[in-house]
Amino acid sequence: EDGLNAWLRYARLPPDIAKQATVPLNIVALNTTETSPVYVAGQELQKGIKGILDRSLNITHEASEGSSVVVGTIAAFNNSGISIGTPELEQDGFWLSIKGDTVEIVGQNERGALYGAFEYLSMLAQANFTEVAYATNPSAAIRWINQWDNMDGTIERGYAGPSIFFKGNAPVSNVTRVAEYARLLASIRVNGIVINNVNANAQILSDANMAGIARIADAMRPWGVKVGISLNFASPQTFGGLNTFDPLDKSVIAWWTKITDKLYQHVPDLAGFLVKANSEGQPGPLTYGRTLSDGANLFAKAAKPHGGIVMFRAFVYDNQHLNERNWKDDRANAAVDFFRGLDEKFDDNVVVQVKYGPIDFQVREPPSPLFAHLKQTASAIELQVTQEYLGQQCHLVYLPPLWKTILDFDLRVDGEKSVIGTDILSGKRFNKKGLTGYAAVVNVGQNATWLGSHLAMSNLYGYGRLAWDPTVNEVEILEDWTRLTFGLDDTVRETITRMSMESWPAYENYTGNLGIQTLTDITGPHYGPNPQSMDNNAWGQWTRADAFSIGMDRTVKNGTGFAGQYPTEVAAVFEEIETTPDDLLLWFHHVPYTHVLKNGKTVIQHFYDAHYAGAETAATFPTQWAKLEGLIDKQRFDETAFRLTYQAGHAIVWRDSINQFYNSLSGIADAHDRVNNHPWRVEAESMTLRGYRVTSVNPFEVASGLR
Ligand code: BDP
Repeated sequence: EDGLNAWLRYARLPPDIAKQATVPLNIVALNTTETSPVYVAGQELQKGIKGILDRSLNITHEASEGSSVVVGTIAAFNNSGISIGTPELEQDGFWLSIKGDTVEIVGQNERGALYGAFEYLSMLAQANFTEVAYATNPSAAIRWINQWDNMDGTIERGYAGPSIFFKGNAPVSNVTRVAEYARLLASIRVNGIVINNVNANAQILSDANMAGIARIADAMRPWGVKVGISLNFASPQTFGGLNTFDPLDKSVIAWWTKITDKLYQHVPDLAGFLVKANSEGQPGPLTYGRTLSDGANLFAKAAKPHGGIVMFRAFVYDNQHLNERNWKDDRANAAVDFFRGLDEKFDDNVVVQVKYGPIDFQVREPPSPLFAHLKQTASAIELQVTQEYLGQQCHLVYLPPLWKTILDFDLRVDGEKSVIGTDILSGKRFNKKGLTGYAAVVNVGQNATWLGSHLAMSNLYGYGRLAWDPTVNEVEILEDWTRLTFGLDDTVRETITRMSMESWPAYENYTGNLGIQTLTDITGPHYGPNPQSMDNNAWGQWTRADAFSIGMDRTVKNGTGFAGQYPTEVAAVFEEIETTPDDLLLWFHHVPYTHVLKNGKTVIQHFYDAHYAGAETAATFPTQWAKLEGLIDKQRFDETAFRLTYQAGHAIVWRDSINQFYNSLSGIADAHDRVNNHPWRVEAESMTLRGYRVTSVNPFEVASGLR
């Protein structure tokens, strides 16, 4: 198996298990339009039941007496005269009832009905034949994907081959893969996707490209996935030929209105726009001294008559000027600083999309305090399935436990319970229901595995599950995903679950712990160790490490003041060393290497120990995986074994680089004397080298023998 079917394999159950299933004799899909999600649900049920149970069912489109699985909207059920006792369903929600050989799948809308069909198939595929009757509704209305695909077919931070959406500066003409992706997304209840990079190319707005977007939207619509696009703020000038892109200029407003109207002619249900403005060199309203809300509202007004929304990114900072500022300046402050005073200024179809942490998808960050400041404005969280700083899909890092540290966090806004997932992103806390939610940056490419790695797919699957219900347990997600992806064997499930649950803590241990961030090469690829690049860079990702001490003082009393951006109760916790949890200590405080942590170790000894422990865990992955030989198919076994072996080696590179670097900087020896001995490392010098030349390396600490 090459991974193309991901968790929708519908693999045949063993006959002794399959015979325990009570299966209806017919499928009734209450819609005859071939491009409708309900029609598609009928076909999916047919395909799934054939695959899983080897039974061939007919599909009809009219309700009939007798054994059947019926799928449709509430309205369609009512029209067919089937009485259903469904509780209140919300948008995209569904009711699933399995009783003997009668299955009812009722969606609040077409999309909900399709989700219900996938739910039923997921149960069958996991040999779960229990009778159920329940309704489920999404925690949030927005459950989107952001692809960072460029029109030339490359993908920003892409690690799985070229784009499935663009080729040769245009949307693709063959949309087979696009439709297959939409199917995967529908099965995890994702309802929208922005197909082009946030660093947007204005050419996407040409007539031919709009027709191409329509082709993509047509391919995804049967799966209930709406398409949106990223806009380049300067388009009126660079593409439209105006002499300005000032958001308050009449000609600019008229230009965007016309372009938006035209887009909606091509794609009547376009989900909306995503905008990155005034960040990392991108143009925006600040260029003309206008506010970010002036910028967002420009698009909101154009999209409003069409029912579109504007996802306006809070990732606003000026990397060109960070270095010129002083110590008090801290990139972590940027989002709240830039959005201060604007909360009441955004139109009601603007959603501010906030990265989970204040910096940038690091291995551990505290939650963005901006979530506590947006009370009048709807917000969405931006997560990253793309493992940009987290091993780029070459390392197994199961992300839901990381995301949960944010989703489960109670910001205590105005002294009241304000849990990010269940209260804020659900729209309940600030009365924004219907306009809040989730976006995940995803870099699927043409690679058959979608993400370049079979195991990385649990992150995409987990994203969908959490966006639907942020309280779902991360182990439960993994177990479901493993059964669907690799079958029902207990050893397979236990091994993959254990490795995955160990993977994020291990990665944090061998890359950057205690809240210091991922100590990667910050200036370029964001891959591999380079702790010295973490200071004196233009990106404001600093460790403030010197010979004696380390960490960013972000307190109000002595530091950058960032801790004060949180509501009072939370700010008080982070302001003091004593109350800051160890795992965020260096995020908030600058301390000597000899500072003693709550776990009784000094900071530097903890660094050493954690890096050895993390690499040791990674070293177990290939051996844990080896036990699965013969229990899963050979292709996926081999491909994964290769990646895990690589990870075990690269974890040693990480371990020794970081330890070497801080050892030489601090001059403090490792209590266990490992730093210069490099336990279980194979030295280049100890091998017979042919065709190599010994040379100095920068950064020195990644090299064997420093050369
Ligand atoms: C950074 C990425 C960069 C993105 C940027 C963003 O390195 O490629 O363009 O975020 O989110 O993490 O806009």
